[in-house]
Amino acid sequence: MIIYPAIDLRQGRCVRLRQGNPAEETVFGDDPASMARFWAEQGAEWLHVVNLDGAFNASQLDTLQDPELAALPINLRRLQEIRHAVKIPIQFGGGLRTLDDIQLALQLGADRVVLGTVAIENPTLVSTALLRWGADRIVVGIDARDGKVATHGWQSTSRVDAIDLGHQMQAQGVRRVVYTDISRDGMLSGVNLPMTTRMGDLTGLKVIASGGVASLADIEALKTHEHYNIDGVITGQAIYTGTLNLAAAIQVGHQTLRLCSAGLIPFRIEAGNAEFLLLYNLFFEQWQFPRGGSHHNEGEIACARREFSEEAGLPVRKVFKNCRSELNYTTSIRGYEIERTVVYYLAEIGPGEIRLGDENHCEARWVSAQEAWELLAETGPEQLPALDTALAFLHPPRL
Ligand code: AMZ
Repeated sequence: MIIYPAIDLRQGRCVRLRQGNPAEETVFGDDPASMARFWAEQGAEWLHVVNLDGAFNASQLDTLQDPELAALPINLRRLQEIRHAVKIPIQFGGGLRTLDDIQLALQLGADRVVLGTVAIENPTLVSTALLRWGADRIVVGIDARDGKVATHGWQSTSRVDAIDLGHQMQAQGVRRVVYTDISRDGMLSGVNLPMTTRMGDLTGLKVIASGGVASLADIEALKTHEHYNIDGVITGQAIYTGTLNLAAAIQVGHQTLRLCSAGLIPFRIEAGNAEFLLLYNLFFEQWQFPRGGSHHNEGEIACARREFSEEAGLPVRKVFKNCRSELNYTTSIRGYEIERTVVYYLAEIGPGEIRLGDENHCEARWVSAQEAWELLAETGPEQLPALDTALAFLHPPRL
């Protein structure tokens, strides 16, 4: 997961806005190139540079057919200066509305451009740009306000649903989007994890998250969802005000994706025989015993119980604390390697209707030990040792 320090340019200066509002500006420096050098020295692997004047009022670029003939607007000169100051790649957006604008930004040193407004107003231009420069150099900026796409420097809000635009862009060949939650941008209010992960999960697009990053906890939360196609995160306000240390964030971004979860092996006795509850998980495409990641400082059993009631909605009669299995395995999903630790406790479940509480679960089944073994062997064999431990506990071998 790549951490992108943001350099937002307004009249040549490095600024931050609150919720993109031009009237709420804080200036962080007059020399964006030295700012770029500073972030590169902290270990930045990419920069995210925004031409805010361009986003607000793209007309200034219209006359720029030939950069040799026309004086470049100040923010484009700043792009050139940043290019000369650092070696790391630059992602650049704001006010790019024509193929000539894109060509110019790439010529001036951008490695990748972000297209926002034009993706709504002229989607065929996005297709042409993809053909000409490839999906690694053209990304689409989806800036959302209450789930709807905003344009023109976020001064207007369209009726287009952000996820729908993601689907449309994916179908056109876009591979990566910058997804910004406008209400959080510049606010240090935390990232919108549910919407960001939905975008990556539902559309299959690589998502660069933006808006609201406040602290390392936000980076860690995104990191634990990397397998939802979270490709990167943009941070501005937090690194400028010091609530986030860039080098520490980059280190988290580099870590191996490690997920720890806890769950129950739910059983009930029917006509003298144990039956087990399995849920089908659409995301992992496997049958599973109900489980999930723990909340901050939550113990294993508390986590397992909470996840079970959230996912299955049934009463838990008894958790067998001395029947615990720990599974450690590596798995790969969507090309993301994940190191997993899953802890299961055997639990007896009381009667009641199953109420599936997670959108990834499409089916629940009470099955015999034999059927449980077969379903797991076929779809999630790493869970078999936990089933074996539970069976040995329930039916200890008789001597
Ligand atoms: O802060 C703002 N008001 C703002 C901003 N940061 N408005 C637009 N932008 C950014 C988008 C995207 O990266 O997040 O400018 C780019 C889109 O610009 P355009 O001109 O293509 O819509």
